[in-house]
Amino acid sequence: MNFDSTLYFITDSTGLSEEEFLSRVKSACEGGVTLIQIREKERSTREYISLTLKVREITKEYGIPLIVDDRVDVAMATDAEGVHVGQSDMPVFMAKKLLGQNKIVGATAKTVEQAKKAYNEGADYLGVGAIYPTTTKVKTVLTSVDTLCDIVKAVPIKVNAIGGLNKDNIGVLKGSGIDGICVVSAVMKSDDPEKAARELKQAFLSLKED
Ligand code: TZP
Ligand code: MG
Repeated sequence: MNFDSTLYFITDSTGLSEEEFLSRVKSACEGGVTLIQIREKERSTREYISLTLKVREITKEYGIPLIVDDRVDVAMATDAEGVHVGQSDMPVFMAKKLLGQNKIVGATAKTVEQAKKAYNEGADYLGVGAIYPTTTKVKTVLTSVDTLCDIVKAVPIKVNAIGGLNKDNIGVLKGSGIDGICVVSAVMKSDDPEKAARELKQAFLSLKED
């Protein structure tokens, strides 16, 4: 499946009412995010499915592909466009086999070795980081920009940087050759997700141009 990973928005409903959460997701879509991942760590399977279906109504309206974090079953049940798997989730080749060739399977990679393995197993894109420390709840270690650049050179699939990124600190990614950035807080925690998304996308596109 063809997709644009320029501004990959990862949601986090922690501390938000469902109404506020969905309103922020919609606002981010209005601001031009190109890919969305629903990422829920504390919910039951039924709650995860229910919220994914609600997010899906919005992403369909905007024609933005929806990726489900961790859970191939939830992605299949909701007919989402894909799944994102980490190093302790289902292996990429199994996710690809279950979802089929027309769906997107993304993987987390922190080393060139992990990146090549994910690519060889059929991953469609990689999320690489954390580039900066993050306030989002996640078990991660920092990945250097040098490693990010090595990964970009090592695999022919899309590579996105992730972790603590915002419009004021993405300058370090200049010249890295990445396809896009993944953000949670910079959009989700903004008072105006639409504006935040628009500015971030513009900042990244300008960085790519120079
Ligand atoms: N993986 C590495 S860092 C991260 C994930 C899911 C969280 C990124 O969140 P934020 O708020 O954009 O730093
Ligand atoms: Mg995971």
